[in-house]
Amino acid sequence: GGAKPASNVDAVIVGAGFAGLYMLYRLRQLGLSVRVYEAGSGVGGTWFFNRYPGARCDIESLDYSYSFSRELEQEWKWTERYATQPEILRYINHVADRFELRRDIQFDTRVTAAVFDEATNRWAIQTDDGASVSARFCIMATGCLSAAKVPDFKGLESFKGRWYHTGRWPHEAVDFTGQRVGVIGTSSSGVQVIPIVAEQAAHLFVFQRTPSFSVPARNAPIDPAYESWMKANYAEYRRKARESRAGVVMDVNEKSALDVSPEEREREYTARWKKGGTGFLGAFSDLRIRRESNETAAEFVRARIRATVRDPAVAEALLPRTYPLGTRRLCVDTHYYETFNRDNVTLVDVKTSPIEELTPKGLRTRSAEYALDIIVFATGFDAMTGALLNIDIRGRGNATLKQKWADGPRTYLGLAIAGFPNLFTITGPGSPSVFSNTLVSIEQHVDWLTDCITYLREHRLERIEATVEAEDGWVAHARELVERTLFPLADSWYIGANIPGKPRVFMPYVGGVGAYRQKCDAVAARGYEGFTLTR
Ligand code: NA7
Repeated sequence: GGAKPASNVDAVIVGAGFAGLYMLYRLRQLGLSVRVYEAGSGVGGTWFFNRYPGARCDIESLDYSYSFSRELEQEWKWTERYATQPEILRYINHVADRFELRRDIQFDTRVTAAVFDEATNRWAIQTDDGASVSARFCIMATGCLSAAKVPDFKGLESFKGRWYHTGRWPHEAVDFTGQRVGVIGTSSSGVQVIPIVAEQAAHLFVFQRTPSFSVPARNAPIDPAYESWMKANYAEYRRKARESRAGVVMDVNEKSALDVSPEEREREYTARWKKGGTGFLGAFSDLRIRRESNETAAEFVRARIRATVRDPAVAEALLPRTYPLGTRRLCVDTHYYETFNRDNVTLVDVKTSPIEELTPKGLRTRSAEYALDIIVFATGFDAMTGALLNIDIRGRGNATLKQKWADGPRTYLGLAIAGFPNLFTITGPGSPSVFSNTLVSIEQHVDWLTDCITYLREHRLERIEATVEAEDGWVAHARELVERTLFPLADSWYIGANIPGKPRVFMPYVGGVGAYRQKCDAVAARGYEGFTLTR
């Protein structure tokens, strides 16, 4: 990074992904001095680190892009319906260049601590290069899926081959040609990497603990007619996306799956299956709230798996049965199930026979040993709270965020935390974040924070802090909403179930981005209701 150290700034932003970059852009417009710290050697966050082959967004390219600049929106050309990681990384680099953002970013630098000083109402932020900077505002743009998790397998250090985590993929291409490869994990990242590795490897062992529901992407080059239409109608489209549930304009069938005939259900699911992508979840209005409705969709997908996978025993092992469809992130794939028809692919069930240890030659499950040259960990992330809690954050009275969140994250609006004045989390726990097109959620948070900071300056206020009452109210409201859904039935990373010892608290806000935005706007309109503002 070319940025020079500064010991005093108006705001520090942690992270130079989509959230950090847009926050920087907006705060600069206000005339604030800003310093961004980024652990990676380039911009992009998630898209900088997740370089594994097959990495691709599961939101359509024309949706998964910034809306703040008409010019940017018009000039950028996406090539595919679902962009690959390299294309998204090119886009975000283009944004950094176009708006000259790099000069305020210090790369290769990890924030290690942030401590609030009550006497000055400022944050002291420490970095792993030993430097410290003082800032009025500390804005965490640390990402929801950035703390990669390698399970604590016994013997990992003894393994003589190479191993990689999908979320920390090296910059050099990994060549699987002629290798015996093991992929551990069969969720979003696993279903993307597995078909590609299978094409190259001598043999691929897929270690599956929980089968995923996956729908085909039906990825294709962008239809030029659709692109022209979108570029002519972007403003209106984006408005609808902002008011929607998931931050994308989705064709949601208002009917219950139980109110139609089996034939109509089959037609609806088939049409969406053919179209590809997560629009499948819009087939009926109650798939995420009624178990019996959900089961009709689940059975449809199971039937597709049985029809695709030739070996009935393998097909059976791939059927998800232990949680409702969509209560863990629905996967979007290209030839995932087909991959299990290849002679060089073996599915290994590590639910009934768990991985016991890694060995110098590979790994050993309870019942067998596998010789491997390369192991790919597609084992996920300490989601939503991991990246925040990896930083020693101390608020008023030197109280740590770790203590405060010992029983699970508590925030006001997913944006602010009682006891931690002038600290904000972009797409933090308690906001729609991962339950939406994250670009829409990021822009909403950044715009709201920009207005908030403008308000503070105009009223000569130095400090803003969520009240405990407002926070308690928000946590209770968020919990009430999720308890009306099927989500709590699944062991998912949404609820912290993938990290041993993590409190079981559902972290994303499920009320939808449109309704959520209204709530945030109402809070601002009432002079930042639920916050204490001080001079
Ligand atoms: P996920 O969705 O957390 O999936 C992790 C996968 O790794 C999942 O299949 C896990 O099985 C498996 N896993 C984790 N630990 C182990 C151990 N110890 N043994 C065997 N298998 C294990 O991460 P992804 O990277 O795929 O996706 C994260 C998000 O990124 C995704 O939702 C999108 O939003 C983008 P389990 O299900 O726990 O039995």
